Amino acid sequence: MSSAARNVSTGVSTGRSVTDTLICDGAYLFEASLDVAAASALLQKIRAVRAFDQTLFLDEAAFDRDPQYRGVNPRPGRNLLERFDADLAFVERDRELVDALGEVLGPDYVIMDRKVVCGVPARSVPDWLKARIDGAPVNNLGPYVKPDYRDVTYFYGIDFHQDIIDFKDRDADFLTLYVYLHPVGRSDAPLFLLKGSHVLGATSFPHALARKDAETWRYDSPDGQSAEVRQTVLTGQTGFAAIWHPFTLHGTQPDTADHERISLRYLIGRRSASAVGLDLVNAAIRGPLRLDTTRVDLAADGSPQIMSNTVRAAEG
Ligand SMILES: O=C(O)CCC(=O)C(=O)O
Repeated sequence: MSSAARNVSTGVSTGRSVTDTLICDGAYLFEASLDVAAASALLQKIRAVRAFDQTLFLDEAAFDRDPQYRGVNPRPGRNLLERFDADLAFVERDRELVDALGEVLGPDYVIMDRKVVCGVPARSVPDWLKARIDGAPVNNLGPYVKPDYRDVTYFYGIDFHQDIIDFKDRDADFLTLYVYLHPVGRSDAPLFLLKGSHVLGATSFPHALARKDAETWRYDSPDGQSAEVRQTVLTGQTGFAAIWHPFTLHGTQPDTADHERISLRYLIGRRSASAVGLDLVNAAIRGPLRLDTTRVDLAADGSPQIMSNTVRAAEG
């Protein structure tokens, strides 16, 4: 990997530091790919142990007998990546990545979580399930997947959200790192990211977004602020890597390709009490730095109680 950031919209090298780019954009795209051969080798191993087809799913009657909406994501002891520890060095020891994370989080940063994320292609989602989830904002398919396969997170699209959504009462003391293991084009459920959206701080999901044109959204926060934010679609090659702030809005549309999209998703936390780049990023934020209610879209049992989806209307 080489050392400069890419402009989040144009892909052109900016020459800015990682911290400066995060202050401005809320995200940093690495200019060069991670080791392509290592990414491809890991992908092959993942595909050798998992069929990303309709056999992933419970049948409708089995689901309805005992719907489980919570606790359906990978966790320690049930995480496909645990068996591929040695294969992750191309990410975790990549020099540029280590330097970037060290700059923003301090050199003693900690991996809080790492997992495989799959964009499930339309042909692998059973019809009964498509009918139930159509229009829902968060189509994490974990509730509908057989328990043995819940060692991966499966999405059929997710509306614009902040990664702080899973962390009520927590400060923005971590970053997300996202890596593609194969080329991701427009039909492979690429990430849609709203550049600069972190500046309004933590806001609860779903977010107040109105599309202005193909690339621009108006974003309002509950405390009366608003920002015009630019959408960028993160298509990329094998080994593409990006990091973003926990308040940066991003989402995906359903995978319309004939194959699954496989990514790695890390959460990487700060441990250092000394000043780090993240302090500068957070100091530039004009809204709340933590929330006690990060989402209002779920009923008490974790099932969806709102059926609306903004990112589905995005072009790009
Ligand atoms: O991979 C996806 O489709 C969505 C991932 C995402 O936005 C997340 O895990 O926060």
